[in-house]
Amino acid sequence: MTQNATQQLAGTEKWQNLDGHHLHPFTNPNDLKQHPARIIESANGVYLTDTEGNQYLDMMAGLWCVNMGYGQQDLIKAASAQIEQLPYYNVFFKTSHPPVAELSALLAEVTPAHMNHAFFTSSGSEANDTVLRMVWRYWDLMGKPGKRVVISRKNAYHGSTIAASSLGGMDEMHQQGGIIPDIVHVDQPDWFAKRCELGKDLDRAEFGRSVAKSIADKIEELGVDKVAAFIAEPIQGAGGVIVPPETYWPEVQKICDHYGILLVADEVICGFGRTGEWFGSDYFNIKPDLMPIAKGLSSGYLPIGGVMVSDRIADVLINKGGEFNHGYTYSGHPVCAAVAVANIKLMQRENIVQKVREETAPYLQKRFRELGEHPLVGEVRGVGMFGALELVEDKQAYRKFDKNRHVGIICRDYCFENNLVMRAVGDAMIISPPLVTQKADIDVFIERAWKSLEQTQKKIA
Ligand code: PXG
Repeated sequence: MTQNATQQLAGTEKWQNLDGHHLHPFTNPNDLKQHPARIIESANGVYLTDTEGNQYLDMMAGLWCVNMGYGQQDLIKAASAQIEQLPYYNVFFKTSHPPVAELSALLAEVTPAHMNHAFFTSSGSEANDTVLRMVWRYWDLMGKPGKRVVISRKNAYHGSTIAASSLGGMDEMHQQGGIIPDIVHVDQPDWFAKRCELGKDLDRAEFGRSVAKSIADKIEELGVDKVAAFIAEPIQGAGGVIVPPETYWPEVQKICDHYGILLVADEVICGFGRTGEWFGSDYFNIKPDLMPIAKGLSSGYLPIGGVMVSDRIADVLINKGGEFNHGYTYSGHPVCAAVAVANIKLMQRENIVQKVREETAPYLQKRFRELGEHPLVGEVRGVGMFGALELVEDKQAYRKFDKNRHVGIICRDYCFENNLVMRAVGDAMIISPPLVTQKADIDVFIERAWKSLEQTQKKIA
């Protein structure tokens, strides 16, 4: 259809026609031809509104990012003031600007005590590309250029650029783009999947230790002089909110310390309050060398990410390194940085992390577990403001549904019909709501989720 003809259409249909020119990420374009996209037009608090006037409770905070909710005036004003004052300038060639300086210092304040330097990017993917280059640079400067291999985990998500998708452990992505050398993957601490694989229960603590040990085994297999770093999300997000057993992270920290390899905690989802602590690393009490961040850094209002660098790495990069030949046009973009500053200050002023830890998350997790009484739900798990429901064919036997039945997608579609956004990862129904979600919103969520589970059960019967 020509632009002119499209302009004759009104509302939803008009946008859907124009959107026909848009190649969507992680979407089958043929499906969109049959079922054009929902057009989201506005949002406020924890609710989205589409062009048909439907209001959805957004239990995904956009894409795990709108931590402070929609319509926050502080963030809007910060963007508008900064775009007038200085819409762009770079931070190359010995220049800087107030928003990026303030943001760097604020990040040093809210991140773990041993992290005091930030490198900026526009996304989590670029942050992980930066991680890879920094890890390699660090070992070069340490006189150990042979240390190149980064150990990651199956089912990890670290982004979509070629380095980030290689670091990730998603087979479907590797099948389409290949994987760059020097990246290997070990098992993820997915207790539920393991029990389904075995068809029986399994000691959680023991499982956590044995999965951690696979990292040590891999280091031994490759030789420690070849291994540079281990990277992981404190809690895997896009892989299905995989909360590791309590024994896992202490063991991983010990292994990284023992072999002297760098620990990279990908905080793109876990960071900025999602676990009820500022960072997932605080929640699990680990001490990463590098920490990629994005998403909740600006509550998703503008694209900004970065890498937090620990003192021991910064010391080498700064004092031994000379010029690091790396950077992006939009590294530390002033408007994005100003919004991130406003976002962090708002989080501090509202004491949101403490409020999540002490009030909202306990309520969410308690009510979320009620959904476990539904016959379709084989496991409910979650920490802080995220969680997952595993939909199964038989909970006692730990038997999953056949993948081709797409039960998760059926349930997700009912959620949309019931004005609720939940994401399906296979047959796991995922939530990651804004941190500002209120108890009353959680009650609405539980009611709509239960209804969607009922409809799903009827549909697949
Ligand atoms: N690390 C982690 C842990 C992530 O979750 C990235 C890095 C990459 O960030 P950018 O900003 O480049 O997207 C992510 C992103 C999903 C979904 O469907 C998850 C992400 C992105 C898009 C979709 O769950 N996470």
